[in-house]
Amino acid sequence: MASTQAAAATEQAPTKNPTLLAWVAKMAAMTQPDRIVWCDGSEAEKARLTEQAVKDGTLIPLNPKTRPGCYLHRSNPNDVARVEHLTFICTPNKTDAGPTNNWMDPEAAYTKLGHLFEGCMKGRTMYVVPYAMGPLGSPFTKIGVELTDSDYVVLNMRIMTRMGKAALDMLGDSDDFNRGLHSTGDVNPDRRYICHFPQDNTIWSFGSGYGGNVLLGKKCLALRIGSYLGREEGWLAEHMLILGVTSPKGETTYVAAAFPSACGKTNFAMMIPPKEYAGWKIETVGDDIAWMRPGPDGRLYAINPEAGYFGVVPGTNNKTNPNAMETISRDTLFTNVALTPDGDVWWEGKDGEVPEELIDWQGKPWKKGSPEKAAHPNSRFTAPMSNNPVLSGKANDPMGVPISALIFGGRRSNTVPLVIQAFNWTHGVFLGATMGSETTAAATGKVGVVRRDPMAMLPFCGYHMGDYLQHWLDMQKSIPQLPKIFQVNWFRQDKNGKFIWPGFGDNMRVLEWIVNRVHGRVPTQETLLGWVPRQDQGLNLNGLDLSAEAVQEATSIKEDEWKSELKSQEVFFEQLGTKAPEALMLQRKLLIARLDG
Ligand code: GTP
Ligand code: SPV
Ligand code: MN
Repeated sequence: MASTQAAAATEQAPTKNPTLLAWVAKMAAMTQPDRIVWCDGSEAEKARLTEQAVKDGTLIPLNPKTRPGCYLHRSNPNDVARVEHLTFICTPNKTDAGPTNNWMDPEAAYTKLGHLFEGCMKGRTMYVVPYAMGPLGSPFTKIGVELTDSDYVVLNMRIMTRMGKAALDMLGDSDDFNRGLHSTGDVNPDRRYICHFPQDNTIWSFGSGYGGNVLLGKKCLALRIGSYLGREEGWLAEHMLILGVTSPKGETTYVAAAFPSACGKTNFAMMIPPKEYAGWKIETVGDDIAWMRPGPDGRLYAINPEAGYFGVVPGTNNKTNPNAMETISRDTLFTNVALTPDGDVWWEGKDGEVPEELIDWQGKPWKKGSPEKAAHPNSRFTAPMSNNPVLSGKANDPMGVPISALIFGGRRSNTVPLVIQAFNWTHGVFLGATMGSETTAAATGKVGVVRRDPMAMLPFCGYHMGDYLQHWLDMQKSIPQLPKIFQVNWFRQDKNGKFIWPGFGDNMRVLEWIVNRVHGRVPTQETLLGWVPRQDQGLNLNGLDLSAEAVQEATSIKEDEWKSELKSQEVFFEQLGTKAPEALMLQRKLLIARLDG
């Protein structure tokens, strides 16, 4: 049986790449699918797979008048977010994975998951999905091949990546590709593993059908394996959006910003500035991941390795993010949102009246006023970036864009002020390394607990966190024109638990200050944490509906809060042991001295 499948894999393959053929044959022999389908990325293939997904109940067609080309998918209710406790970095030495990752011995992991994969595709189809992370032909770009038994995964991958024949052509006969194996299995959380083998450029994912667990190009390749390759090859793989901001004078500045999951990257990347900013333009290069390397002119260049957005649905509306609303108006897959009686989708925070009746994300009837959420808090849209009305013309540029500023931002109801500029690169790395953020629904587990999340990479760094921070410090030697580094916090709350800063489009006010600082145009004020906007010549607050006291509260630095913050940072650095970079320990001492002095 197994050898027949292996032979079939080779016969129908649209490639002669010997390494790829041998690997597909080997995986087919293990998983024993009834059929093997090589995906070409064509429209005909999309139509065929969509029809089949509708037939088997994986996709529910939405009303073609209101949501043309859109479908709803309901995942298993036990499978709605990334599972960090079931995600493993499998390096030969445990220390190489570091204290912030779960570790499994590679041989033990291959054996354990091998048993789960053994025969798991009997009666099913194995899709061979070749994909490129990055623009075709770019020196940044990496090729992956994902083998999966899920048509939902294939349809998502064709939106999220440059998938099919073009990727296979770019690979040619090279053996330099990521080997991804995925099976939805029986969607049992006790038999769910997301394993990364950086040394083998391999990812095995079993037992989930959800987003970051199974769209292997995204968090698994572009961040976990990507960060490992970045360290080996001298570049950075980061959980960052990339945007271009153009002033009325026509000057474009590119920035990249790291905010943890569900903390505002997609929104910031496509924000519409308030009316006081007539003539300013924000354009999106990427909304989740940035690959960055020094360019020939000494600046740091970034690409977005993805081709689509896997975005948070709840809270998206025509006020907070009109560009996202337009992006998801067609050719979009919705996962775990509610269904309206007329075949449209609904979620908490959508514009307009709450409907009287809905079918909730689990497929159950729902009535207005019900205490249950109609859409899951981590419900998502998958939409092609080409739908984005403000997509940057550089989003497909193989050379990427030159980055002038890097921004780190967590979700903090207190302590962290609206914006700070780092004194220099090393201090900026310290700001990134000491980021904390309240947990969100993007991963399973308790929501709203502050945890240290260095550079928003805690769940995504594919090696030892201490080595990762050292790599960031080392990068300054290879970037003659360093971007300036900033820290922001949109999420500070007042004593009634209300967000103080209006956020969304008004974040433009902070971005303008950042742009002005980058070009050396505004003076600043020094504080113990870094440079902040001055009272005069600081943030542009014209037309902002916010009292002077509220602005003061959003930007305040309270020494008692910083003393507890330093304690929490200490626990994190202690965890890194001797791998805590010396330069960051010195930054810490300087901050303590400023606080005590
Ligand atoms: P991932 O896709 O999980 O990486 O998330 P993300 O970082 O792209 O976050 P996203 O932009 O999707 O925002 C997540 C949630 O935060 C949504 O519910 C937004 O409405 C909300 N949000 C985004 N920006 C702001 C802001 O400036 N202020 C406030 N209060 N909420 C915001
Ligand atoms: C995140 O959690 O940061 C996401 C969604 O962007 S997922 O693809 O599931 O990781
Ligand atoms: Mn993300």
